[in-house]
Amino acid sequence: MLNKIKEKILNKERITFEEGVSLYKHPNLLEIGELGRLAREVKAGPEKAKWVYWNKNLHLNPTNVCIGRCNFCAFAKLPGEEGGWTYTTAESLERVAKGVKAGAKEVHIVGGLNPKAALPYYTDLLKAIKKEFPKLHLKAFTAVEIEFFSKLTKLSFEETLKQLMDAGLNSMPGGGAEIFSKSVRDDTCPDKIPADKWMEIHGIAHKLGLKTNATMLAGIGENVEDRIDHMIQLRDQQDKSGGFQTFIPLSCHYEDTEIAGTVQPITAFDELKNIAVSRIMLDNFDHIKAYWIQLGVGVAQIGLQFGADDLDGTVQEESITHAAGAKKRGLEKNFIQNLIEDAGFIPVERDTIYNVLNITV
Ligand code: V47
Repeated sequence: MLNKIKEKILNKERITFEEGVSLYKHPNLLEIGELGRLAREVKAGPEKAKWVYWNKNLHLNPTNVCIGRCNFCAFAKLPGEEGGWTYTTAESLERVAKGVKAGAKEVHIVGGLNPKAALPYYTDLLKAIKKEFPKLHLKAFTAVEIEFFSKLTKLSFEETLKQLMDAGLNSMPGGGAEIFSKSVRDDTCPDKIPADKWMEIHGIAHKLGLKTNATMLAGIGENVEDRIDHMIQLRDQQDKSGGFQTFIPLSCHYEDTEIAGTVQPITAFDELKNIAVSRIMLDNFDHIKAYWIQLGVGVAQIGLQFGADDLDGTVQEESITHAAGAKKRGLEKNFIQNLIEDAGFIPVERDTIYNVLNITV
């Protein structure tokens, strides 16, 4: 079976649902990793096969107040609940200024579904950031937030996105995807938009010229069929609209969450398989990110040998995974570069849309 898949990777042929499931069910992790590495080399081509991308970025979570109820989330607080925050524009700007001073070129902005932080709150915020830092790239809002803003303002998804773009939005992150299967969504995040709406919003964003990413949150009670189905839905959408840049396999952190103790926790074995299998399945995605905040630096570095070609960035001020127990804070530039070099790759500093800024050779 693995030989047939290897042939297909070399011939750039599409891997089927059944083959994807069989990769997950195959116990030899190293062989699957080797196929992931091969798929990455075929995808990148000879010149870029050894490149690993990273960037200088900052996360900003302007509000954690959220009316959504996701059982894996330790970040959200209900309106009025103790521990909730909603920054003023000035407070957000202060955080962004700190990040820019430390070198950030991108700010990744996502927050809770807070009825008091509707579209004007965010258009004001984006405009204020752009006014002060015109060159800073604003990667902001999951499809779930876009749907929420559009519902509150009674604007179409397209009009909502256009207003945000006019205010300075440059691209969108890939959150809110979780696991697309209806049964897993019903069990874990019943208030979140279903897969077809998530895809529709990314499709519209692509049509408007925005690049976006896509995630998958593993370890929330899904099975391997659900993971492959998730990837195939993304692959189909990418065939249609073409604007996804990067796939990011996320790993559930359980501290202070309702889901803790109710599902089989995700392991490093699963995490490495998610990287390798997604690289093999997602033949029309250019990049696979090993997000060190969630994987930990160790697994993220090994992930580079399993098909990942991106480590995300320095990531200052992350709150979502840290609320659920992640320990590691922002990485220094030299540390990221050493991680990449020690794994046998060439560090490439990129901007958000993968323009090369610096190659360390
Ligand atoms: O959508 C929520 C996840 C996501 C937990 O696009 C959790 O470049 C783990 O999407 N344990 C937000 N994960 C993060 C995200 C992201 C991160 C980095 C880069 C990019 C990108 C996107 O975090 C949410 C949800 O899937 N999440 N709770 C938790 N307890």
